[in-house]
Amino acid sequence: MTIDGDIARFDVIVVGAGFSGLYALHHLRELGLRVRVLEKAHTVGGTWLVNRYPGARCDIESIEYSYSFSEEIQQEWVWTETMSAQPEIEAYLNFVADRLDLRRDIDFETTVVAMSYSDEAAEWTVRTEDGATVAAPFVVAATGILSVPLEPSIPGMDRFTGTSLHTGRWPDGVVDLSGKRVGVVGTGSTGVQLIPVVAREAEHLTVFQRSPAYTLPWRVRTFEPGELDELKASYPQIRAAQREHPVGAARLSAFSVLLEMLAKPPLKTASAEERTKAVETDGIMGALNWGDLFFDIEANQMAAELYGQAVARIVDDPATARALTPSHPFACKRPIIDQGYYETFNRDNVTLVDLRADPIESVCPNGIQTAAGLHELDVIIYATGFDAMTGALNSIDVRGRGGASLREFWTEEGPLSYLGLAVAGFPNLFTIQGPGSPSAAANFVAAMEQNVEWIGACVSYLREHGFRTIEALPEAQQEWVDQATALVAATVLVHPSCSSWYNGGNVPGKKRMYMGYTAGIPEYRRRCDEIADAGYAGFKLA
Ligand code: NA7
Repeated sequence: MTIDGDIARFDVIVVGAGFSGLYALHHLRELGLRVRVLEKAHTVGGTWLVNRYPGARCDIESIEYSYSFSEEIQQEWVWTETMSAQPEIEAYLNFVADRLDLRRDIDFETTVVAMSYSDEAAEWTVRTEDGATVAAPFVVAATGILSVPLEPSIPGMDRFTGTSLHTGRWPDGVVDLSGKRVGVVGTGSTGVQLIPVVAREAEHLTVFQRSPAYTLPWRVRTFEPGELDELKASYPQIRAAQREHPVGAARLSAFSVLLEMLAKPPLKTASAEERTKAVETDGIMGALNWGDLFFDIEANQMAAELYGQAVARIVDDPATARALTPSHPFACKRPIIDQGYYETFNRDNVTLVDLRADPIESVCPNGIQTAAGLHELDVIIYATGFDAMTGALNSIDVRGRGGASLREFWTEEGPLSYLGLAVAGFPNLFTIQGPGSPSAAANFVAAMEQNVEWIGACVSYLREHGFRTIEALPEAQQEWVDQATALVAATVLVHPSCSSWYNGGNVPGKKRMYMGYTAGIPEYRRRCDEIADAGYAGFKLA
């Protein structure tokens, strides 16, 4: 760091101390760069710190949803379950921060409110909420893809006299729900994880469901004695397989199950007996395990019907089972896995409100008013998702070349980006797993590690070759966006009836555009390397 007047100067400023910010700090520091991390929370963890709601858990196996860059760390850390719950991931990230002595380069409780690029100085100036300013030629936005909670705008929300909670801003410490009448709004991944746990604790749970989930029943278990040690001994093979796998997780996960479905026979040509048998034998998996659901909306609708039959085999009350049957296409939203979700609706203390038939009118001081009546509540939990991919950077006033606003650009033009790593007009700003990256449909940790290492190599290249700036070219950016869009053009991911955080349809006013890159991490890595090897093709270096 150098001090110039009131401004502290670094080589790189990293915004965020979650999975990506921590690795960015470590990796760039190892390259000899002076790095400062600015983090708004009081400690490390990012989205795994704030999503402390009961039941929060990763849906990728712990030994794959973890840093691969350090053999010491992967050997020393002890995972207790096949898929980790939030407290263990939070503890892991704290362990990593201590093990690598990362905290000395992190400013906690430091919220970045603005950053602007000076063409003349080829430098970013970053302003924080407390009025401090820091500067560096490079900024790495490690701000997360699911880090800005999405507040619904339901009339009367602020008049509720009970406790209002958002899963993405869960308070520290235990929230005691025993003896309480609890309402949960939202049935995405978060709601599906939360609902069974809350049902066991609350006196009564009312689930307010706008779009029923497609969710695969899953068994998460603690490791058997010696099992983790065996896995750790195989880490070279595990990591190698992961590296070659399209979703960055070669072991069983919701993503890998989806990929396997693609290779299954089509539903459209299956006989009525075959369909019935699939549901009778394999339940929910049997309803969805067909190869044509991703590309053929009619096949997808047929699967939804089978899915309803599979749900009806678990849920005792036929009307509730019908209400739990989705009407949007399967696979257009991120896959969900659950532990006992549908069984929860057989409990006496759980009521489902199907908002498709009985919409919310308002939140009242004592509960939620739907068209059919008032549901009295002591606690309302909003599990209403995130302003994904662009939300975190849009919450900062980012000004690029000539004072151009990133927020305005993304709002007006859509979330355009080159490789998900850079945006034309915003030189020397790297976005980890920005829009157009594999992150949304892959193991975020694996995808993120590739990005951090690419950024490290890029900054080293620029310094070694005497370049001060790198900036995505608009035409390369458009080409990348077109390619990413073409990859999903024939799939249900872009069907007009599909509204999700993948395509921005969950945020009122957000320009709809599929924000992922679905050719897989190995192909993405190959493209990124090819671009770097060609002297950063598609970028202007100056
Ligand atoms: P999601 O998947 O975006 O789900 C949010 C849920 O909240 C979904 O069921 C929404 O219904 C519902 N929602 C949102 N606003 C409202 C209002 N106003 N009224 C009723 N219901 C509403 O977010 P999650 O947190 O569950 O999961 C996000 C990712 O985190 C997940 O994919 C994993 O990657 C981890 P809708 O579908 O919009 O009709």
